[in-house]
Amino acid sequence: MSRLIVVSNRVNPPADPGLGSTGGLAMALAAALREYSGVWFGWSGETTEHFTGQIRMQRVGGVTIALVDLEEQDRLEYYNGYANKTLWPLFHYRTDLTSYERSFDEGYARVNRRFAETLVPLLEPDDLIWVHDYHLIPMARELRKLGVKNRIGFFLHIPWPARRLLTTLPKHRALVETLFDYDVIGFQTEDNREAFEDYVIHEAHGSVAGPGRLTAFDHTVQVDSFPIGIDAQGFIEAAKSDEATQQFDRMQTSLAGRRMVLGVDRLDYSKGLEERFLAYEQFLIDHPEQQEDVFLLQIATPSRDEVEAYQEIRHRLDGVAGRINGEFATVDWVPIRYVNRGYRRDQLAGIYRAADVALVTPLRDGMNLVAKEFVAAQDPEDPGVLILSRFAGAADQMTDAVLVNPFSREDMSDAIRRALAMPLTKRRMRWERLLEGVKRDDVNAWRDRFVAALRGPPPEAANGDKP
Ligand code: ADQ
Repeated sequence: MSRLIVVSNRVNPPADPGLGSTGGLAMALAAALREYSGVWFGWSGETTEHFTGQIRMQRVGGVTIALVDLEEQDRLEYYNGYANKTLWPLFHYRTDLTSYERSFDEGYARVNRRFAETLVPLLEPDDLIWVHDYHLIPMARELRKLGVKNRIGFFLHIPWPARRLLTTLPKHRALVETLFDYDVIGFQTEDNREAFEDYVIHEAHGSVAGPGRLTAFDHTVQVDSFPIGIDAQGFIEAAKSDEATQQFDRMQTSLAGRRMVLGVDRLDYSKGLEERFLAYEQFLIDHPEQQEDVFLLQIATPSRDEVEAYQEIRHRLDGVAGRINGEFATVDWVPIRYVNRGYRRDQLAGIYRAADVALVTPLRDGMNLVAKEFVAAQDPEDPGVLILSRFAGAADQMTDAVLVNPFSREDMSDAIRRALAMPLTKRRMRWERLLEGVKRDDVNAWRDRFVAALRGPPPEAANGDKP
């Protein structure tokens, strides 16, 4: 059987499956690599004075990893720069936060080249190469330049933006052209796939070459949507573990009969946290009789804190949470418990289980795994209600959630009221259907579908000199 070579910016499998590392990608890839023999290659997160291309091979949590150090300039221009100041905000529809700097372009190209040069000596002829996410869009082009003929696939974990938005990116066409050196391109949702097709047809003068196939720049690629899932069975078990039970009991005690509305996110402006706080405030205003019976627990783990936009959103959230608490709190009730730390996966499962309602309300999100984890962790006898943004990729599959527009405070306030009042039979019915989907479309199904596509026969249409 072919080996699977996974390539992503960071390589951070959890050391034991109970431990969560922040970021859905890490959890998903570790679960995928435990099944296939192969290697997970990427940046160690460390910097060195001069790039050497030396690889450190390690075995972590049942997964073989290959790490390479980058230079400080790479971190600034490629990671903090093009990836997190250009592509991330743009692909999440935040042109107001998007920076375009030539040095970022150069850093991005350089690191993709360095990654390719470092990876090539590790490759065997029938390895399947699976590249992940916006940090590494041009990776296949760099590998092809070095003569790599293996099948290479790309999966984008974040949204693909609408055409008119993408065209604000300088050199957008050159970036998209590099995608045509892959054999398979995967998106989270049909909507993203359609946005890509729309760009290819209207900006790149491409065409549809058959079901799921697009031709442009003299190459044909297979393009499809592959909605990512969670390790559902693992999460259901984590929710029953001693650690989860202890955390659940601790939460129950601290609830003191109150109802808990829960948010769990990376601290990121795309997650709609400020809008969520304000919508919850609206709910407190709309329903004064419920004020002391409910609280919002928001767990937001800081991330990318070298990027100014992340420092700013953190500062703003401190301010908004502080103001709401100052305005509404009583001597024995605080409306928002705001926590800036990460939790182990099993502890998180216990917290999800203790919640009456989850607020998963990103302004844009590729998928959102918290929504799926929340469902997997619920008590079948008394499940909580999921409130989910229409703009999360997960909303396409999770239609039994209470779907909301995260830009409307009134809409969200109503949704919180409805969710808290939902009778048990209705909660159970909706939750059972949601759980069925979470179990069926889990991370294994996602991986197997992608790998099958990657393994599949290459399109007959002209694909240069690839096998
Ligand atoms: P993220 O933007 O990181 O992922 P998400 O899908 O919600 O978003 O995954 C977050 C993960 O981190 C979850 O597994 C969650 O449990 C964990 N996490 C968050 N806060 C935590 C905390 N305080 N403590 C411990 N764990 C925490 C990107 C895309 C998403 C896409 C995933 C996977 O932005 O849209 O769903 O990749 O493709």
